[in-house]
Amino acid sequence: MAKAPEQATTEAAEQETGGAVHGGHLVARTLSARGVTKLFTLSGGHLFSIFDGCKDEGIDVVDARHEQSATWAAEGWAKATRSAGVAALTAGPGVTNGMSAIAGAQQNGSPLVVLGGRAPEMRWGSGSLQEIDHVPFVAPLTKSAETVKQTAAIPEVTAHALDTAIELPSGPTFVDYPLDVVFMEAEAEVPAAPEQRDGAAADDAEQAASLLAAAERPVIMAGTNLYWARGEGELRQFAEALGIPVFLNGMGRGCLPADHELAFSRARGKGLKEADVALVVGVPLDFRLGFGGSFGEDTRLVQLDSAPSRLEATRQPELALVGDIAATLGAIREQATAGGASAEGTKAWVDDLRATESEKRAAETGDLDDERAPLHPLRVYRDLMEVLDRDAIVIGDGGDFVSYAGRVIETYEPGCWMDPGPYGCLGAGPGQAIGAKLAHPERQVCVLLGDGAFGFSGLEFDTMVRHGLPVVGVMGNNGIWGLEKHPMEFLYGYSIAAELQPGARYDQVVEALGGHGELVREPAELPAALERAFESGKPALVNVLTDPSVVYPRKAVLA
Ligand SMILES: Cc1ncc(C[n+]2csc(CCOP(=O)(O)OP(=O)(O)O)c2C)c(N)n1
Ligand SMILES: [Mg+2]
Repeated sequence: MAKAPEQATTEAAEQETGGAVHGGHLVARTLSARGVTKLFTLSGGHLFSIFDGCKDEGIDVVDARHEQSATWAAEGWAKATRSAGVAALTAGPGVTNGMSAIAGAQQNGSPLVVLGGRAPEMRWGSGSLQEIDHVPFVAPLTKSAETVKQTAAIPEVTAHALDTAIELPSGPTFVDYPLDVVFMEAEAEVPAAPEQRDGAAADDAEQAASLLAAAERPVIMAGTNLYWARGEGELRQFAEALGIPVFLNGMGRGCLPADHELAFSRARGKGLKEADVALVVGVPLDFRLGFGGSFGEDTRLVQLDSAPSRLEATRQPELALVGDIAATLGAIREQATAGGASAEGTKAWVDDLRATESEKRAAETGDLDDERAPLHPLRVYRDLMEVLDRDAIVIGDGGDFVSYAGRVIETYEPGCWMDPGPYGCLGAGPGQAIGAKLAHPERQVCVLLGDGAFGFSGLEFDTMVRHGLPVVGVMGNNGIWGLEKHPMEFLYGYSIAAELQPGARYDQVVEALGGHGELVREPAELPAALERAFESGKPALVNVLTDPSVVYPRKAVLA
């Protein structure tokens, strides 16, 4: 039908200024303007208008089978891309189901943006379906948590959540949209993105430089915030210029390739204990570093991070630098080398550590080559390492099985190792794998799963099938909650609540969901099974029966 001239003119004018659109469009436009291309979610009526907006804006809606997996998928995307990962969770139970993943993202500093549905504002307090105020319980875990009260305010509040999440130190943010606010129409512009400013180096770089320049046995211990700060280039230059051995944990793994002459892992115990000066970069002195006790009593600690430590540290560093990590590393290197420091002075120390590293690696070959059936967990990794590409993204989700992986799987590029991080929540793996595979469809994404861990998120293999994501899962199936059973037996002489079904056919579960399944009972079956899984072009699970009597050599369990 032909339009009246006045009507046509009004529509044209509306298009120029944006015009009034429903709140879901405003959400989607804002996401799009900030470069977001995927929305991880699980459906709920409170989110329909956001889905409708995403459809028009060309944002892919990736729906998972549990909100915690949708949220982990957004975190996996964030980790794989170092940009914001966005999850939309329906009002009430959708948001509460995402809480563990939000808490994990907080401890990982992941730029996760959670958009919540919310019961209508106009009837707030009358007992609408799924009515609960999310903000008070989400706020302690996020950098910002806000309810949008006006449709026209949606772009501003949503953009703020996105910008805040990625601003260093990065971390999760939350916005919820009352049903009436997000379904109603308004006219509003998306605010311009804040200008990217170059970060400033920390003040005390000079003092750090003189400590490191005078050190005979320096080390660098670097972690997750180095990765978020894109500090890998500076780290490498720094280590090479001063000849400093590097140890990496968390998302720091891969920031120096595992086969670099200054990259060490097995010699960490000795390296940290015997160091005279340790530069601790982007990682807190938490349980992973023995609350500081992993270093020698006399080791002089210099800590560098993008924000002051959140922890009630049991050990205070001698020098705490807060500033842009890459810029500060650059400033320390320049000042140290200008003062005459070079890699010459540390050669003996580097050689000493290399000898220990090689010795420990040689001692591992026994377990890696163990031909027992069911398999020794390390035997699984010997063959897996053969089929993994250098830029494969490996994700750990489990207890002992993943601890073994952490010891032997090498990481060569930043962002190629993921795990739940210090929050340690089982079940994060499949979601993170979904996010990672969407971010890097051309790369191998391999999720290492304990049989216990699989129970939390195993149905996400359905999500992978529906969305065409050929992630390969490799399971160490020992029929027990290994990381709990053995320590409880050690402490009490028996264990409780530590058994799972021996030999359960989780591979058949994945097959039933439309994926590829493999069962491996003996070492000889493993190489071909792995090859078929990677070549199947489908989400796959290689279910490897592993020996439940293998006790992981663990020093601390809970502390
Ligand atoms: C959500 C959650 N629940 C419980 C735990 C405690 N927990 C840590 S490791 C572990 C055992 C994991 O078993 P499995 O995945 O089979 O790996 P295995 O140790 O047997 O190799 C448990 C229960 C946890 N970390 N997260
Ligand atoms: Mg197990």
